[in-house]
Amino acid sequence: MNIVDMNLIKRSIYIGVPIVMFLASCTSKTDQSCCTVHSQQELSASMQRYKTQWENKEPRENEFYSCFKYKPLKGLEYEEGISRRDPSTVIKVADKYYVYYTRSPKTPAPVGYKKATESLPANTWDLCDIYYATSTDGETWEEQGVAAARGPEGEFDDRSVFTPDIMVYEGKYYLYYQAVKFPYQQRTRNVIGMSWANSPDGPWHRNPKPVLEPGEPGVWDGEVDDRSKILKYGAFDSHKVHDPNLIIRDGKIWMYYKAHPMGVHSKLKKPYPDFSMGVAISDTPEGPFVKHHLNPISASGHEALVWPYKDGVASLITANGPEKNTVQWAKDGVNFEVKAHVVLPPDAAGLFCPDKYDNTKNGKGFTWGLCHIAQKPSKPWAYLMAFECDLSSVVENSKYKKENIRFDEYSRVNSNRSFHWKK
Ligand code: AAL
Repeated sequence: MNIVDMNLIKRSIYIGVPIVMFLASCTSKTDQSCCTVHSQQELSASMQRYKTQWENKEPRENEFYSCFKYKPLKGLEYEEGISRRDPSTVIKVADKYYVYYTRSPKTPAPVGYKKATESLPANTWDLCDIYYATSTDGETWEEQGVAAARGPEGEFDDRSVFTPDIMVYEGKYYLYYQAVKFPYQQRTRNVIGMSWANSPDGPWHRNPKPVLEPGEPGVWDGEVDDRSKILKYGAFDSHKVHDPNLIIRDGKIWMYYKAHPMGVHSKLKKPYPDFSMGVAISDTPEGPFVKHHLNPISASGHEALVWPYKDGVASLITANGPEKNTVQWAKDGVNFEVKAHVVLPPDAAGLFCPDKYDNTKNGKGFTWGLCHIAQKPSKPWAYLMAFECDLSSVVENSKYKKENIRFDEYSRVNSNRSFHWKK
């Protein structure tokens, strides 16, 4: 081959290869008129989620989607000087509904941790006992008095007991609740205590020790009572275990709970969110409750709230974290996935969910419960109200499947605690 022939071959390789590659890339698209137009098989990220995560369904067809309707209660309305909050699961015994909740004595408005004294509350869940109320229709309630009281002086629960859940188990009634010891400051640990009774009306027997305590501690920085100042993180629940919420599953007692690490609002790099959710499992109501090795099992949410749903566990994730305002579900009760986004879910809800303690693998969900309105400057004590929804697998109520929920200016201002315009 002479030199001219060699050059010709080289030139055709230089020109030919890119042309072949260009044509090949074009023919791999269905629209060959322009290579930047993608084929109909290729989908945007949102459309991929629409088809896989959302199964091509409108939210009204999604069993995990609901909107919420709120209504005031008779008998447990706002009351000057007395705080009622954090309602438990609502249970029905014979023809009566029972609810248990955090209730303060009559006090001046809460003054914050720094100014709190032996008789002045730091917040609306300080200096409280667990009270209960009954109703025959779920709307008109009668307060019956104390169920679980604070413990004797010097005990782990001598300052306040609050945020209860009620579990019905083998014919007995178990109240689980948060507890703190005097003095109640920012850095005070929160534990979970328990009292039991043979009847929903008591008398209640106080378990002498907490049933759940914070995990491996971190290291506080200095002596000043500031929960954000730490030298080192501990476990995700090193500071507080909150909001016990129970179900029976696989014959065991599953206690879900909200957790805070030592170092909430710390500037150190975070191994855990400030708000997360754990689960601890026990064979008996007194424990030991063994914390799951995958904890925290939710990196979002406030006030752990779960219910058995179909063969798994559903959860309403509210208020805090990147996945706030979602309904999630986990087939194994541990690995939760987002199933729906919701607007204005109830605060601190307690569900009327009759199969919560049935050890069911066909959980039916719920259509109503109680919740609370937290304190605000014009109403410094918390109070209870009711909500309705459709998170049930039995009922189909299109009223609660509406989207496009809007607020007028009054509800916008009042529904967002951090955006009050100051005059
Ligand atoms: C609530 C709950 C727990 C906290 C406090 C009272 O929203 O998370 O109950 O301790 O606030």
